[in-house]
Amino acid sequence: MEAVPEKTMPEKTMPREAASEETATAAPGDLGEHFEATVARGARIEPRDWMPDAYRATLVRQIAQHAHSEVIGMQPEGNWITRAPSLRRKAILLAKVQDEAGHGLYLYSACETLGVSREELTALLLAGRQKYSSIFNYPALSYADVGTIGWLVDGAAICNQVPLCRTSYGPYGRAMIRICKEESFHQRQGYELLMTMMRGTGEQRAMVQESVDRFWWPSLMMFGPPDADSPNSARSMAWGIKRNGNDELRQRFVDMTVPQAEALGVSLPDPDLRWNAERESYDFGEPDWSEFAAVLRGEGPCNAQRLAHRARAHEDGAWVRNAALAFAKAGAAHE
Ligand code: FAQ
Repeated sequence: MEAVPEKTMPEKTMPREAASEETATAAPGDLGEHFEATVARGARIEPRDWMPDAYRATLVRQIAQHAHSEVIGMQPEGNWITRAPSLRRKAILLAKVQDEAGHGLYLYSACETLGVSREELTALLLAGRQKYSSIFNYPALSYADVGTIGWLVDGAAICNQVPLCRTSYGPYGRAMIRICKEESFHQRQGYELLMTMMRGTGEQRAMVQESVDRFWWPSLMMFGPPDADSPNSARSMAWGIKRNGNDELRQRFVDMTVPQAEALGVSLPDPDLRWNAERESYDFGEPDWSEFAAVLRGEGPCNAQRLAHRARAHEDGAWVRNAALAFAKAGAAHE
């Protein structure tokens, strides 16, 4: 595999919080070769291994963003827990939202192996210096949205994350294996909820269609900008952090989802969506990338609300963190 020289990485592709710390440490002798050879044969880099500073910074950026997404991603569905239509639906939704918290924890732990604490990462998120997925800046307006988020959002997350089980950084790949297993349960519970509603009244079917219409395009945006506008993809793929480009995974998601939409009996809001026999794939329209850019700038329908809620939850949880620390200290004093 061709090595990507670190110095050629444009400043703007560096995570903001890491750019100033970039010291371009030269790999001491064999260590650099060991890193390149490990990545080239598709084996894993582990926390004890030497790695280029930019590789570490890219991992911190992506894993932190992923962890923040899981935790902030609890909000749209969490909003419906108290209004679930039955005890069964409430139990399913509680378990699902709780799983997302767990995913956040695995990912923060994976990130900590790179030398940055969860506390620092949370501070960067709350200061607006790290991102979370654009999708969670859209509201969940009806109970059908719980199903649509499971079907489309978790479905897109699975498409994006299954290849990450083979990512080159060991702790990230191992966290992804467990996360993907749980995400597939999430996707199926969403699909089952929508299928139940589609077998219900005309009003319920309309509720599902309206929800799918709102979530379709933002789900496609979850895969990131087109490859041509993705500053990080080439570097991340050369390092085996990402295994596929954004466009390839978006296409995979569309191909997987269209037959499911047909089985459900919903339409997808894209007049350009059609089977292309030559490519053996669906052609589809272009998401509105100006909307995506606006959401990333903080101008989505719920950006301010999501971050404010996260900041409030963090403050409200301070006593729990303090109590746990005091308990750990007291335990250590007794040893
Ligand atoms: N939203 O150069 P690229 C879930 C940013 S978890 C916000 O292509 P990259 C589970 C990107 O960071 C969902 N920002 O970047 C769940 C970069 O900005 P930066 C989260 C985005 O990293 C379900 C800039 O645009 N999943 O859903 C987005 O190579 C239900 C240029 O982009 C992951 O994080 C976006 N959609 O590729 C939970 C998976 N797309 O950082 C609750 C892991 C791009 O330079 C309920 N992450 N940006 O300032 C990845 O696979 C990658 O990071 C991509 C982006 C593919 C998201």
